[in-house]
Amino acid sequence: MIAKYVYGAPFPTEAVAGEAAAASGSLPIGEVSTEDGFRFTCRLEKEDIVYGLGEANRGLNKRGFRYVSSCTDDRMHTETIQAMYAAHNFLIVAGRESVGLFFDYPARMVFDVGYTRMDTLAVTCQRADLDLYVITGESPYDIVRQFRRLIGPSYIPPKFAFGFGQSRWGYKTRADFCGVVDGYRKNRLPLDMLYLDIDYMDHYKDFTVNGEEFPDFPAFVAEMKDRGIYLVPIIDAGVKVEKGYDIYDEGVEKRYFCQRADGSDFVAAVWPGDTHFPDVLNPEARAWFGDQYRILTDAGIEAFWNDMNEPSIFYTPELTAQTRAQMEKAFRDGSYTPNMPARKKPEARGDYELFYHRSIAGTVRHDQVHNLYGFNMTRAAGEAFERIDPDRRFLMFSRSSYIGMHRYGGVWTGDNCSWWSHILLNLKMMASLNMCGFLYAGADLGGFGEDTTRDLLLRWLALGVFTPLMRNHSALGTREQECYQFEDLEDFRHVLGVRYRLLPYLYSEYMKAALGGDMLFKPLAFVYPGDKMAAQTEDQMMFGGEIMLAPVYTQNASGRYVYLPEEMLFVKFLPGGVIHQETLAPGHHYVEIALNEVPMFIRRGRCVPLAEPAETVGAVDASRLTTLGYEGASYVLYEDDGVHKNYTALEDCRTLKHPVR
Ligand code: MIG
Repeated sequence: MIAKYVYGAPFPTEAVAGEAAAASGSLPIGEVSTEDGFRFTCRLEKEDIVYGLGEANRGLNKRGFRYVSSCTDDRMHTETIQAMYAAHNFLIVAGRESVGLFFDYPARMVFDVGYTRMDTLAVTCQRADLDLYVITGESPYDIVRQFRRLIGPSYIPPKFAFGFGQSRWGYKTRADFCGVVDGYRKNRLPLDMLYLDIDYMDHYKDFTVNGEEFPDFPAFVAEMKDRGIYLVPIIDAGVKVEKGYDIYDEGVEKRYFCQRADGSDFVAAVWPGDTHFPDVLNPEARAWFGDQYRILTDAGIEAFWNDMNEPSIFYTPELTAQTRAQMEKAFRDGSYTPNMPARKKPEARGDYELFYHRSIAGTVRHDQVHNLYGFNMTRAAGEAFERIDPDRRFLMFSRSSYIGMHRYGGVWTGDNCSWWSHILLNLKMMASLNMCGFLYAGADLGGFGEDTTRDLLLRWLALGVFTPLMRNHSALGTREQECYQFEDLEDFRHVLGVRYRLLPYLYSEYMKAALGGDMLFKPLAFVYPGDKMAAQTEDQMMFGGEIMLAPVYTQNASGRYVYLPEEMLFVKFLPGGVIHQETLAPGHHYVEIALNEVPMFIRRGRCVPLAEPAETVGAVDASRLTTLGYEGASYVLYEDDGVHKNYTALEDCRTLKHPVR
C-alpha cells in the first residue's frame, strides 16, 4: 500500500509517473516535524536493515552513516564522502515489519541513518515542502516492486548497448580512435562501442565535432559501424559562450539559458571556459536543447552519455572576484588555508544560489531544485529521441540523476578509482540502483582515477560481465588500460567472450526486469527472506531469476569465501571454453577462482542459456543456444530485434529445457 503525505507546497519534480492520492492521518512509521524546516525521524531497532539511496556510498545496508542527497561532482570516492552525483531519496527500513519511504524533494536533503544516534533514522531538509510516499508491504522486495510501479517503467536501451565498450578521456585524433578499434579487432577482443570523450568536439562545444580530425563525420560514423562499432559521444551540460556558435546565439536570443536574478544569462566556467546552462526545467528550452541531439543522430549516432550535469561548475565570475579578495586578505593576515572558497564545491561556494529556472511551477532558484538538473538534461534527450525516431531505441546514460530519470536513461557511477574496494562498491550500488528503477547501469571498469593493474582490471571485468553497462573507462593521465595493453591477452579475450556467451541470457533478464518492474541485481535477503546469513551478505548478489554472483575483489586472492543459502551449481568459465561445474551444498565454502576465470552460481532447479563467444552483439548466434544448469530445468528466453520498441510478450517467448546441447 502506498500513502502519500503532502507537506507545504511541493515542487512538481515529475519523479512519480502516476498520481497517488494524498493520505490523511498519521504516518504508519516515525514522526515529522515541520517547525524548523522538515525533519522526519524514526526509531531503528537493533536488527533493522536500511536499504536504498540508489547511487550512494558505503554499504548495501545504509546504517551507520550520513548521506547527503545533493548532486555533486566529487572525483574521489573515498569511504567518507557523503554526496555523490545522484539524488535517490528512497529507502526501506526492513525489520519485523518493513516500510518504504520516498522523499520527493528536489533540493539538498540529509539522510542520517543511525549516524548521530545509532538507533535513529533522521531525514532533514531546509524547507517543509515535499511529498513523502510511505509504502507498506509484506517484504522489502514487495515494497521495491510497489515503488517501481509508482515511478514508472525503466529505460530500455538498444541491444548493442549490452556489448562491451572502450572509453578513455584523452582520445582525440582520428588515429587515436582507429587505433583503439584496431587494438580490439586485430587481437580478436570483442567490442561494440567506442566512446568519444570531450576531445572529439570543437573547443568543447556541444554538438560540434573537431573538423580537422573528422572532416566527414557521418562517413566516419558509418565506417565504424561497418566495423561493428557504435560511437558514443559525450554531451556536457554547459554550452560555450561564443558569438557565432549557433546554439549559443539561439539560446541567448530565445532566453533558453538559466539566468541570474537580474535577467542576465548565468555564466559558469567549465571545460569550454565560460558557459551557459540550458534551462532544462523549462519545457520549451528542454525541447530546444533536446532537438540539438538531432545534429548527431543525423550523422548516424545512436548513443550518448551526458556528463557534468550536477551541474558541475569550476568557478563563476561572481565568486572569482570575491575569492580573489579573500585570498589576498588571507595571505596578508596569514590566515590562508587550503580550504579557501576557490577550492570548495559549487554548493558550498553558493554558486547554486546565483541562477534561476523558469519551470512549470514558475521561476525557481537553482538551489531549490538542484537535484533535478541531470534528470531533466537526460529527459531533454529522451523526449527528443521520441520525436526524432519514435520506434527506435537510443543508448543514453547520465552521470547525475534523480528518481524519474530512470524512465529516460541509465547511469554510470562516475569517477571511481582503480581501487579494489571499488569493485565491491560497484556490486552493492547495482542492487541499490535497481531499487530506484535504474537498471541500465555500470561503473568505470578498471577504475577511472589512478593507475590500474592487470589483475584489478581482470577481476573487475569478471563482475562487469554481468552489469548491463560494461565499459572500460579511465582518466586522462592515468595508465592506459585498454584490454590489449596487458600481457597474455587471451585472458581478456576469454573474460569478454563470456559476456557474449551470456548475452542472450543477460538481455533476456534485463528485459524481463524492465518490462515487469523488477530488479536485476537483488540482495540475497530479497530472495531468501528469513535467512540470517543472507541478510548479512553484501559481497554477493542475486542476478535475474537464476544466478548468484560472488566476484573476487581482493588482490592476490586465488579465490574467496562464499555463502550459499541453498544448494547451487558453482560454474566457472575457464579459458579455452571449458566450463567447470560443481554442485555445492548450502553453507559456507571457499572456492578457487583464478584470475582468468569468470564465476557464477546457478540456483537449484534453474538453468541459463549459453551462446558461442562472439566479437559483437550482432554476431551472437541465438539460433544455436545450449543450456547450463540443473537437469530438467526450463528457461523462458526473452528475444526481440533489439532495435525497436515493439517488445515481445512473455507468452510469446520460447522455453528452453535443460539439457540443450
Ligand atoms: O571534469 O569528460 O565523469 O567520465 O572522462 C571531468 C572528461 C569531466 C568527468 C566524467 C568522466 C569524463 C571526464 N569528465
